[in-house]
Amino acid sequence: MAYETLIVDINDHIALIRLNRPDALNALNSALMRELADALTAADRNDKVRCIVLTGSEKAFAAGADIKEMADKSFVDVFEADLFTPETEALLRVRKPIIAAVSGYCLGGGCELAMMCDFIIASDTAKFGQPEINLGVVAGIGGTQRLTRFVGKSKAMDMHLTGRFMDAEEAERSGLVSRIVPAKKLMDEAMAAAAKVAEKSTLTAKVVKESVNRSYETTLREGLLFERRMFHALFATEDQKEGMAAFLEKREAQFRDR
Ligand code: CO8
Repeated sequence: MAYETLIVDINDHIALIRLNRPDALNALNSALMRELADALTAADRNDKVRCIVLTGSEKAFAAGADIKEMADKSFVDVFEADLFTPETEALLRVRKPIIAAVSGYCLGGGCELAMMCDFIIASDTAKFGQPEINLGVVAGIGGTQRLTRFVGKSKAMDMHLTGRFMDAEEAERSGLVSRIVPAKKLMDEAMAAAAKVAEKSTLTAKVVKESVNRSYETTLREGLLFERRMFHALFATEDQKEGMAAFLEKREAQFRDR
């Protein structure tokens, strides 16, 4: 399907989704969010896809929600529209792994979008921020909750209250991103990481994703029980038999998602 605000390529089991509003630094407007929800849902349902990479341009992953689109709205407008809620819920329902490849500005809703992915690979030019306070608002799609879980209260408060940007080094040091690579190598590294994920059993990858995400949503005791039961359950799969047999036979595993 052709999109107005996205470029989607599917190759070698990887769906690469690129935000594409260059004139607005990929600001998230309603059309982009709708298309993104559609593209992610389609990739999740596509049997050929085993991993998804979400990226922007070299200058901006996304500079936030579209301020031009929001500026004149009233409380009733945003409340009744429940702005971006169906779209972010669609993103969070995606069961296949999503890697965010971030270069340049990753601000406001852009930073929140990156944090909804499963992990973030950043270029050395990446700048993260939650500058909503400068506009007289607060983050609205998870920034106060997720950033705090990633980097802790003190740094999250600092980012949200001052609106300052965090460079890639600081983002890696504080646990927001998993790795930093030179800007020119960002897409090679992100696609290589996606290819690694795509080699695994997608069935097992979905269980890993659910288990790690559970750690954000429940008590340690419940999370440990969930993980243990998932571990037990995977012994009912062919991929567990194949993975362990391949190790013992010193060969590459051939997973079939069964
Ligand atoms: N929205 C709309 N347009 C934008 C945005 C944005 N967030 N960011 C940049 N643009 C546009 C600019 O208006 C400009 O367009 P034009 O050429 O037509 O004037 C173009 O992109 C290029 O931007 P700049 O000229 O400003 O580029 P600079 O390199 O000088 O500056 C910055 C780059 C620092 C990124 C600057 O553009 C900036 O500060 N942007 C705004 C960042 C921001 O405040 N983001 C937070 C937005 S609010 C938000 O994300 C809330 C999310 C929660 C929604 C929840 C709903 C429930």
